[in-house]
Amino acid sequence: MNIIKLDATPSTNDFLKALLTNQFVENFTVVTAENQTSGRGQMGAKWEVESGKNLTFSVLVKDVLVEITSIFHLNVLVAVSITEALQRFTISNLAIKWPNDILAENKKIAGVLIENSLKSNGEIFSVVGIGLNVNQKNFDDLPKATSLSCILNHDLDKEAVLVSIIQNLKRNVALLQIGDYDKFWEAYNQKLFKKGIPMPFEDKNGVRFMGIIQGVTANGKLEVLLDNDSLKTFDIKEVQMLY
Ligand code: BT5
Repeated sequence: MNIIKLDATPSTNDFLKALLTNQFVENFTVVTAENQTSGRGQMGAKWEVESGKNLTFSVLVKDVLVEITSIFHLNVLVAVSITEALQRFTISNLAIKWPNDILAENKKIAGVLIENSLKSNGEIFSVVGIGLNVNQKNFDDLPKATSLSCILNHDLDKEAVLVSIIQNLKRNVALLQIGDYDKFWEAYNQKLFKKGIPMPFEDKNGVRFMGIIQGVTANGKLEVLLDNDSLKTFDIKEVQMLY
């Protein structure tokens, strides 16, 4: 496994993307940072962690998007790969909050940021950024967050958790490449947070409504049953869950 270990960097995704612009980088190269000073989430959100306690890393996945029909397939694969690793470390009460937050005991334990770029030779590089809370215990600033050590009451070897996630990701990408996608999608839907439970949502115009999540479609849209019994699908930017 090719791992580049950094003490500190603004964002491991940005570090890996910069590396890709000026040198050959092997598939599944991993960049980790003990301290990520400007970690990014989706749409300008921040990823904030206590230095040295957690996993913040990015993995290069080459050309998987060439072989699949939807960018969302990679999201599904990554979310499932993380939950499989967490199960190995005996975390059981896991859920995937659409699109790709990982929750343990109803609190966020990991987040994923995937950034894709098309190279001039036609290759597509996916930089898969993962933040996983491992040994951090204090989440005063993030009351909806948790870590492996908060749940298990002991610290873990971060490297062992990292290796487990990367091994799962490699294996699952190989399965995806031979067309074995459905079982990941089923695993994802089976763990879907709040599935079947009435809950409030807010649409992109700020209008609040009640609905019941039915599942996520193969191309990544959230399917919600509305009060008037109609089914509606939402894109990532179209709706927010209020929980
Ligand atoms: C994510 O965004 O959850 C994606 C996070 C990806 C972070 C990794 S770390 C390695 C790589 N390099 C980067 O620069 N990024 C990636 P989103 O769904 O937008 O969630 C962001 C929200 O999660 C924030 O607005 C907070 O509410 C919450 N949050 C921030 N830090 C957290 C933490 N450590 N644990 C749990 N929740 C957190």
